Amino acid sequence: MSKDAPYIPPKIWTFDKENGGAFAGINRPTAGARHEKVLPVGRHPLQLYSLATPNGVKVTVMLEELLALGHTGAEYDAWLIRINEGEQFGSGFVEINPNSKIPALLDRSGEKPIRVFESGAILMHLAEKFGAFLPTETGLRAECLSWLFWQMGAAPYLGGGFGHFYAYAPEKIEYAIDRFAMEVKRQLDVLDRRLAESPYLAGADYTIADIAVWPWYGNLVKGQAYNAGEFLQVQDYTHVLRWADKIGERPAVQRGRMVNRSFGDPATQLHERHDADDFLTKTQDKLVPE
Ligand SMILES: N[C@@H](CCC(=O)N[C@@H](CS)C(=O)NCC(=O)O)C(=O)O
Repeated sequence: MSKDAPYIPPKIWTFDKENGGAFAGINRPTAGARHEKVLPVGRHPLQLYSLATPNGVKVTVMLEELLALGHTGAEYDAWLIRINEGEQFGSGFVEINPNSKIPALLDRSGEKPIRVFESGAILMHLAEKFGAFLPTETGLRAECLSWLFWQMGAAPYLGGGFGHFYAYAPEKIEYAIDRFAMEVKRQLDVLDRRLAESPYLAGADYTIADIAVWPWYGNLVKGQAYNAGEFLQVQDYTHVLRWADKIGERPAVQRGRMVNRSFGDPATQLHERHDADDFLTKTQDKLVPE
């Protein structure tokens, strides 16, 4: 069919080709393992299999925050899963996350290992396990969980909707970009109004709601997502910017965002994390001479 002819969906959709967009090479219409691969296991109670995308960063920030509070039980081994190379479809990874997406956690601190997938579930699991970053008072807890689940529902419009059509799709489709730019600006306005009345999303204190929302909307408002700062006029969301800057200054956040990072400045890339000292000695600039 010519590129300009309107697309008329066939009666039955079939998968017969890659669609040409970024990441098309790993997309398939079926789930399950595609190859045999046993996952590595380190010495710490928590084993994390991830990559420093916004969804991955939520968990490494949470773990670094817990360690900063003195919870030694939050020591973890972080293993790199290269999703562009299809490592999320290895049999070991699929056993931990049948949905084949990072992040995935194996909690080996008890008698029986517990698998946890979906970043929101992982944040809640860790918050409840260590009694941190999730308020216990009923109203505050409800507010925190409301923003946590808001992120889980909202971010696919930002990433899978706006980011995909603005930055990754093989052609720029005005209808799609318009639709998702509108929604993303609406979401930024939702956050801006909330953060105009409250220092953090759940109230006075920093919680797992902020930890979940910051890697997506903090990056976006700082112009660090999809090269879309000017397009979306992110400087207008002043309360989100104030919040993003404050969270970005936290040492645990600065460490967490480096873990399982395999892109960007080599000094910010810690491919695997097995020890607190790794931040000082094992970043890519130190391992690979430039
Ligand atoms: N709702 C999931 C989303 C996880 C997700 O989309 N992970 C992406 C990277 S950010 C992934 O692993 N993609 C690989 C794939 O789709 O094959 C969560 O919050 O954990």
